[in-house]
Amino acid sequence: MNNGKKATSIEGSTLQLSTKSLPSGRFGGGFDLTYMHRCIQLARNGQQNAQPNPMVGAVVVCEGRIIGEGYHVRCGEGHAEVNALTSVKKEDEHLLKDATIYVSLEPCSHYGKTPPCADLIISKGLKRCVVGCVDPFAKVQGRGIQKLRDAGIEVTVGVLEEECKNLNKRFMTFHRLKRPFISLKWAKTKDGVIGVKSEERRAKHDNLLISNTYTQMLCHKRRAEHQAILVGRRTLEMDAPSLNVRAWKGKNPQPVVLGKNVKDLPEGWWCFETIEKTLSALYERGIQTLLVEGGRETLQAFIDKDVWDEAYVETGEFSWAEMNREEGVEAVFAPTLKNAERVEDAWFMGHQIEQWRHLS
Ligand code: AOF
Ligand code: ZN
Repeated sequence: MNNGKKATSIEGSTLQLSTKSLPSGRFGGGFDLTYMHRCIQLARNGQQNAQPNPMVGAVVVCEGRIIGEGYHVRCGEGHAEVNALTSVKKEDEHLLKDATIYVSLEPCSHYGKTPPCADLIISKGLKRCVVGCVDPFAKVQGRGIQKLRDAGIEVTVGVLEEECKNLNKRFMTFHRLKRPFISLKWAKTKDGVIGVKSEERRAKHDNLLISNTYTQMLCHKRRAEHQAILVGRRTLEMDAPSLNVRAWKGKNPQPVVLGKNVKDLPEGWWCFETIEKTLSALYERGIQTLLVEGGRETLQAFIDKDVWDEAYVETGEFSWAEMNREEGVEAVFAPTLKNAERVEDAWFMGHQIEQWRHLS
């Protein structure tokens, strides 16, 4: 890195984007951070409805006053910049030529469901644009920034960059790695058991129902936050899970089963023979997020191949040793995470949920 320039490489193309130190003075410097924080805060309002589009927030500022703000509310509708610029009052419109627009993601340069935001910013005559992070979407990838600079707008890139990328980590992973963002999930007893082996015992123990009403709600919320959900062939055949959203309100994810010669594939389910085939098929179908719910072999296969991003591990209040007074009931033990960092611990009515991140 030199001359304040940082080479940003996205899917093979290298862009020279200026990340020179933030302008000092009354309306630059620390204020850029403040307004970008506000963009992130606004963006989060789109959590439920913006997907599969990214969550984006925008703020229009002139002489230390916010004259407009907005966020991307719903996929197919106006982008954050459009909403922020339309919110500017008539009596403030003359200020736009001296104003700065802050956006958590690079303004788009393409015609998608809506026209390019970069063109709108240019046509409104703004003076400066502060961008959180580059858009990894193949049709944008720095072209929005370039368009603004070519039109003479001063552009600063990379304010709160990590936070802005992290906000849309699923969208980023999908476009960067050309596969869905993968979350793993399992629930275990205190002594690490996730299920029982024999069919008869599975029925008796309800295959070890570990979650309580509260953690079940969280589990269903998580399902609603993913576009597809996957189990292995054996789990489908033995448990016949519905994998839908019942204890929460939201859209059912697309059910997928991994395996060969799957018997009685339920209507509407997709089936793929390998993890690789699953991931490329989901990518081609525009599925950005995948939740893997089991069983042990399937989860371990994702871990061993190092293709996962997050894992949620619930530990119940009981141990299998206490529950299993009968002899001969074989237990299935939890998968073992590798290359993982624990990022969060939360407690819900005596149950612990650990959140792990894959170290890639
Ligand atoms: C922005 N501001 O608020 C968002 C952007 O089909 P469209 O027209 O909705 O375009 C979707 C793409 O636009 C999406 O994949 C991402 O690259 C970008 N999203 N861009 O300037 C926004 N949500
Ligand atoms: Zn846009």
